[in-house]
Amino acid sequence: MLLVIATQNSGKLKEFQHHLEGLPWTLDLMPQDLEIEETGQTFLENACIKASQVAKQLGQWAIADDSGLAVDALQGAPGVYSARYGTDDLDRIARLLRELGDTPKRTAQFVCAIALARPDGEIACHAEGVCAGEILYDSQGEGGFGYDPIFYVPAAHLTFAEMTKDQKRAISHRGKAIAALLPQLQSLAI
Ligand code: ITT
Repeated sequence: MLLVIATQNSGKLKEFQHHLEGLPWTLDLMPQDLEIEETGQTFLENACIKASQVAKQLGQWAIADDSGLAVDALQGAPGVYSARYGTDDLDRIARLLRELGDTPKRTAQFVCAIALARPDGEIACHAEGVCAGEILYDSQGEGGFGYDPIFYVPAAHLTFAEMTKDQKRAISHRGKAIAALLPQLQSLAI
């Protein structure tokens, strides 16, 4: 069965493809010109909106993720506005570091909600994953995407940007959300 990965974010897309390898679905990319407005107040609402609208418009199964970084000292910001926090990854990181300043309270969580929609747009299943970490004072590491260079995971002694793909997959918010959905992804494709 065909499954459209409903994202315009190339970093997410690569991770999705890696996570979904070996599943009984044929993966497809969403058309670049499909614009979906993220009007939800929560990660889960936005993931459901994206999956449902892409599925309905294409008449195919679709999987979408809404994710972001919730920083405790910023009362959970940027949260669902993580993508809208700046014009590009460098700009978003610079703003976050500027707003945090030199506060010693650096704890944060990456959150990911994933939703799978049927070709008629109905949500078949969904899941969430969270990864706890700390915001560094400067970027560290070259890999990954988005806020990865400033997100340090104490348990691994590495930022997301310093991890291999497999290391990040094992502990990340996205890895955990997809792991929770795997049984349904497997059974629905049969
Ligand atoms: P789509 O909606 O097309 O999927 P997007 O980039 O707009 O792409 P979101 O609205 O879910 O996606 O925003 C997610 C934001 O959080 C975006 O700025 C990402 O770079 C960042 N983000 C999400 N997961 C991340 C991760 O694993 N590492 C680093 N940054 C991440």
